[in-house]
Amino acid sequence: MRTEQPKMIYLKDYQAPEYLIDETHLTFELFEDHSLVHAQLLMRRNPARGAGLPPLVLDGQQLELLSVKLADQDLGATDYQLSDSHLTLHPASERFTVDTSVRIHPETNTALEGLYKSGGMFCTQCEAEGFRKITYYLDRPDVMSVFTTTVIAEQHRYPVLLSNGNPVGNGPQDDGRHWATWEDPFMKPAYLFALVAGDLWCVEDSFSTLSGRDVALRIYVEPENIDKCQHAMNSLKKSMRWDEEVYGREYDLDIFMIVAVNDFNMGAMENKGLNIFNSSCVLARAETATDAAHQRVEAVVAHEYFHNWSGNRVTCRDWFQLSLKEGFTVFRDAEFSADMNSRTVKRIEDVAYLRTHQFAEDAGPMAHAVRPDSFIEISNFYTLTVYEKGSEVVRMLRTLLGEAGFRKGSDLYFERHDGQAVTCDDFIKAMEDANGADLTQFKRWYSQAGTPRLEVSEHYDAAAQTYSLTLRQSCPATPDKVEKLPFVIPVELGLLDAQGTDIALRLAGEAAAGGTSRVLSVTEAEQTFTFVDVALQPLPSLLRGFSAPVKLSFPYSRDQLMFLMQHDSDGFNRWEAGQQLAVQVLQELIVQHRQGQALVLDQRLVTALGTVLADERLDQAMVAEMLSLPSEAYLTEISEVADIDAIHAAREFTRQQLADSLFDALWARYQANRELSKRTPYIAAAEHFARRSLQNIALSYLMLSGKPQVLAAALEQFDASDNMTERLTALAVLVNSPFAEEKAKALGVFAENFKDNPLVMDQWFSVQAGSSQPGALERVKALMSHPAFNLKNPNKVRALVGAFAGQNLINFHAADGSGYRFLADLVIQLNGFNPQIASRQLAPLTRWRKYDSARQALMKAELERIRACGELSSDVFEVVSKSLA
Ligand code: B3K
Ligand code: ZN
Repeated sequence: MRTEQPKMIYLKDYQAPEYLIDETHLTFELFEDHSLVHAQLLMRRNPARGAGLPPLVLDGQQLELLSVKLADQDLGATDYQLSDSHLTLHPASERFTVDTSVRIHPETNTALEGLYKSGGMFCTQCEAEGFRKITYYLDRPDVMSVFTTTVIAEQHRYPVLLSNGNPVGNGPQDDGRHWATWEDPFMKPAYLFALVAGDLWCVEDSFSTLSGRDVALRIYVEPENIDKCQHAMNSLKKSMRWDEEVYGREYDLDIFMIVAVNDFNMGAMENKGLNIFNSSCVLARAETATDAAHQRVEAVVAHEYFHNWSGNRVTCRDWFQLSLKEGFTVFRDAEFSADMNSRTVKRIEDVAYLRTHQFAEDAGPMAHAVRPDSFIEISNFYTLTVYEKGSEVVRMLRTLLGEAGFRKGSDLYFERHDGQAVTCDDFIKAMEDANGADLTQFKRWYSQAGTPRLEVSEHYDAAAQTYSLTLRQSCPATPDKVEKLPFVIPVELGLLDAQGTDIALRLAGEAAAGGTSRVLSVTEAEQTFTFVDVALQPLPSLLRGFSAPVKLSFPYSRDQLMFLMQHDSDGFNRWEAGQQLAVQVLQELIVQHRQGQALVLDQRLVTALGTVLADERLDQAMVAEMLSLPSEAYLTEISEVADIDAIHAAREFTRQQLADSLFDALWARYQANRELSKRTPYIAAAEHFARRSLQNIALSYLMLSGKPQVLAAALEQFDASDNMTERLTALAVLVNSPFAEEKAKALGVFAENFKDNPLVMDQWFSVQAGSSQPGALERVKALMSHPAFNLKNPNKVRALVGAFAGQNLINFHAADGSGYRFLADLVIQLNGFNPQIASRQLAPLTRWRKYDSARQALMKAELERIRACGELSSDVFEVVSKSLA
């Protein structure tokens, strides 16, 4: 909790550290009612900062200082200055040691930052600025040191003692306690420090690297979860191989460990050699984890592993550069997932997520550039913009430089900066130098916030046989900047002839045609590209693969979109055409609803989706994606003013119409797939994910028919499935149905069967929190008193509160403001013990500008109530004050 007004920190004020730390030696004595941390730092003046010996200002928060020595001399109270956040010493020579002992309280640390307890185990989370809650230190990423760590704890309760690097010794003490020492030979900033002590079991495997070194792989979990680690282990080995093959990056220590903990603020953390994971991103087996959960485990394991190079070996100079490691690593994990599963489906999922959530962030009060210029609380900047848009920026680089050029650039980046803390500019410079490219203008993607718009118009000249596309780019004002300069926007496109075949593309001035799909680089506010030798007016397929994170508009007719859905050679754009068609149709219905007219659905949507459903040659996952209507959240994002009632009504009406019109085809596909499921043991692989996703979306439509045979099918799937993917969908369709008795029974059976599995109970909470049936808020409030619920556990908060406020829009936005009041009350409560989670849960209220004036007033009133409630954490303070600015 802050004691002074939080301050804004600016990138332009960056200065290199005054002092460096060459070696860090830590000893932890862990007890039940406190812990002691002894640190010895071998320090020296930073030669880059010139002569003189300025004061040494160490970061430290919530530490009880027991003793401090400088250059081996005990210091008295007048020899140093101590504040809530700093310890200031006065070195008398260029090189010196600092020894401190502090007392801390992991056992009461509910913020889950620094050293804390999750259940019976000790664990840490130091990124971004948690290490200062462990000991006095230069807690900034450009101070890199080697670490030796000794952990001492009671043998019986904490048989496993872990830290970064390689184990170098351990043994018993005569007081029932034992010790272990770890040495990490790689220089690292403090945010990558980790420690774990607990009663853990591990699954062990090994990996032989490209150069033939054997690495021990261990996944540590609480004993009851030992049967749920194999998928994560397989994912780890695949990731290690992939990073060698695709980026030439090998692992560097003798051991790589993952530890699963139940109480964790985010997904996982890439601490050197000792990744600590939210158990939801490690544990997966058929009976208890869905296909989506399996894929998330694979992606997060890969992401954290990839950080070993993009993050740890080469790290960030300061936290403004966060996307240097996060954007790049998200891009790496996305490509890994695409290679392991269906590339097109992965792209569709990522783009749908980006456009719904990152675009909303970019249009809201917290909008910031991929490399922000300022922040109050860095924890608030682990955002969709830094991660997802950051990844899109790296993807655009690859598109512009080509695969080989991009690899040359990444090789140079890793080679040049290994062991350093660097900037986004350094990353771009490596890409430039390796390719002889000039990326000066491209860098605007790092400094300008907001989602660019790209308006495209066409002109066909039959006489000259030329086809011109004019592209106009603009970018809306964001809180940081009003005027934006043009971006470099790579637009991949093709031109389809009347048969739907891509024609050969030749731009005016080119000697010969070059391919049927190509990338235009749009660099000016308005630019026209003219294609020659175009015999008949073509239909453009624009922004293939979503080649840039922009809002593109082109005046397609619905018939043209149907044509693209069937013929576009780019799978992503086939899906995209379907989405655009659905958006047009839904927006028409939204208007009808607002004007009090009867809703009339454009039957072309039914025809188009019926065609997709009937085509048995199509990848089933693609069929499932195409049958998924744009979400309410996406329809909200693209509305000027979102009428949530109209959006909900229009979308539900369309789902009902589709269910009625396509019943037979849906039923046939459902039955065929369910029969196959019954005969096939669960396999976590793309074609099986595909089959189950089509089966499950079919069931969710079919259920709208209310027919007894569908209810029977849902109950059969609920009772008899051997995997959570099918069982949970069956539960969800029952919960969203009017069959009260069956619903209650299924919820009861499910809770009874899985009451001892917290991750499964999270799903049970989410399904209910997300149900659009009336009375949702009352249900959510009641569930908060359920014995399996716990407000101190972030997964539970996300499962219940996050699902309600983020996914159940019709209920969260109830016109009486009850949803807003509930969320604000919760944020106020969470602010008291876990500021990071409080600030995250606040996001839906920050979007108040999207809604009608009555709702705006209600949402703002709640934000003001939070602001006035007393001691706000810097996390919540920043979001609330920016939202009300
Ligand atoms: N680097 C961590 C995120 C840390 C968040 C700190 N508030 C996980 C990741 O992106 O891999
Ligand atoms: Zn990351």
